[in-house]
Amino acid sequence: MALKVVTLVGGVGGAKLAHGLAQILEPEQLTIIVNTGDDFWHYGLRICPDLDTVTYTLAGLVDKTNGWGIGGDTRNTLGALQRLGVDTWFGLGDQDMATHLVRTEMLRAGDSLTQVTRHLTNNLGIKYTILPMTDSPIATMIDTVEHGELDFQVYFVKMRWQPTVKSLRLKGIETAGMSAEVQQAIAEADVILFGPSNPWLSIMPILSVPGLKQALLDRDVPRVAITPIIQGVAIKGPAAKMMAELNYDSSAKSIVTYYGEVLNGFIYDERDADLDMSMTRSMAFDTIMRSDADRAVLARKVLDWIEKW
Ligand code: FO1
Repeated sequence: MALKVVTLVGGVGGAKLAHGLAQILEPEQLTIIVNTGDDFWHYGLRICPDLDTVTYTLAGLVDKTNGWGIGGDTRNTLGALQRLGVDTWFGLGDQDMATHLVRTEMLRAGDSLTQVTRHLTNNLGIKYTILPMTDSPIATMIDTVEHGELDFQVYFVKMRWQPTVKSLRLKGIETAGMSAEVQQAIAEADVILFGPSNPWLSIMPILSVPGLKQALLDRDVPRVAITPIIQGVAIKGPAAKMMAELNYDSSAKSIVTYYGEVLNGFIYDERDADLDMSMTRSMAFDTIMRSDADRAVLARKVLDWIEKW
C-alpha cells in the first residue's frame, strides 16, 4: 500500500515543502492541511493567504519573488481603490482578486471553506488535496507591547511585523471543529510532517483546532517537523524575532521544545551540525529550498529517512 502523508503548513515555507512532496507522491498519497488563522475580511472579500499561497504554488502560478500572490499579476484594482481614497496597504493583485471573489460568493451561498478550496484547486488543475484546518472562521490576534491587540494582517503586513509580540490568541477557536476530511486524513496518515513554517503563527493555530492535536497523538506514526530556523535565523518572516520576544532561544532546539510530545522526530539543517539534538530522534539535511528541484530532493530525503525508522 502506498504511503500516505499528511503535512501541516502555513504559507511560503510550508508551500515549498508541500510542492516538494507533490513532486514525488501520487495525489492520493498527500493531504496538505493549511493554517487559516491568517484569514480575514478585506474590501468585503474573504482572503485566505496561506490556502492561496499553497494553491498557487502547486498550480505553478505563484509569484516566485514574493512566494505569495500570482506571478505577473497587476494591481489596477488597488490603483482604482486608491483613487477613491482607500488605504491599500494589503497588496492584492487583479488575478488574485478573482480567487477572493469566487470564494466569497461561494461562502455567502453556504458552501464550506473545504468545498470552496476543492472548487478552486480543481479549477486550477491541482490533483492534490488541500484542506483548511477547519471550516470555522478563526482569527489569529497578536497582543503587542506598542499597540495592544492587533489583527494578524495588520501586525504582519501593515506594520511589517515590527511591533513586539506579547502573546497570541485565536479568536473563534473554542467553537471550531475538525472537518470530516481533516479527521479522515489524519486517521489514515502513515507519516505526519510539520512544514518549515512559523510554529507560533502557522502551526500552533492548526494544533489548536479542538481535537486535532489529540488526533495526531493517537496516530502511532512518525510525526516529524522540519525546522524553520537555521543558525538562529528564520528563512523568512518573523519566527526568530518572535521567539526572542516570547522568551525562547532562537535556535532549532527551541522548536522541538515548543512542539513537545506532538513530535517524535525532527529535521534540522546541516548548517546547525554543532547543535546537540539528542533529546529527540533527529537528522540534519540541507533544508533550504531554493529551486523546485531542491524541494523534491528534501522531501525525498525526509521520507527516506523516516522509512528507515
Ligand atoms: N504579504 C506581505 O508582506 N504584503 C502584502 O501586501 C501581502 C499581500 C498578500 C495578498 C494575498 C495573499 O494571499 C498573501 C499576501 N501576503 C502579503 C502574504 C501574507 O499576508 C503572509 O505571508 C501570510 O499571511 C503569512 O503566512
